[in-house]
Amino acid sequence: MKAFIFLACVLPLVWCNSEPMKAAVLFDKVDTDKNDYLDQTELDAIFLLFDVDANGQVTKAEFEDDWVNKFSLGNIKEADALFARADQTHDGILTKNDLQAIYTFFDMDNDQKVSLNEFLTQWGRVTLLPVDPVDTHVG
Ligand SMILES: [Ca+2]
Ligand SMILES: [Ca+2]
Ligand SMILES: [Ca+2]
Repeated sequence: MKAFIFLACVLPLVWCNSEPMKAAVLFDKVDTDKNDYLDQTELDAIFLLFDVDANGQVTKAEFEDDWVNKFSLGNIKEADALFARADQTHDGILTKNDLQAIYTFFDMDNDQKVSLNEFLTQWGRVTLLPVDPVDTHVG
């Protein structure tokens, strides 16, 4: 994991350890054909990362646990906020039915491709939360 973060930080990105850096790393990780755009399959892969038992459904518990513990993407509040946004069908699980709507959400100009810019913009919108003042101290 340390090597992974180091690699991310030597990329020409100024936001190491910031939310956009994490999002950019995720983007690069799932852009499997390296064409700098995410198609539906590639974007779906982000959410399928969280499908621990590979049954095509991501429960809130799976999502929270992986977000916080496995991928260290943030705290449980961020996980909850993102899950709530991602669960477009409001049934408490993420499935294919949600992924289509998620793709539409990310594809701001409707050209059927999600650019890094679109991804960072929308990722910021779903993960930016009011910061709890007691959480600002590391420790
Ligand atoms: Ca791609
Ligand atoms: Ca759902
Ligand atoms: Ca687009």
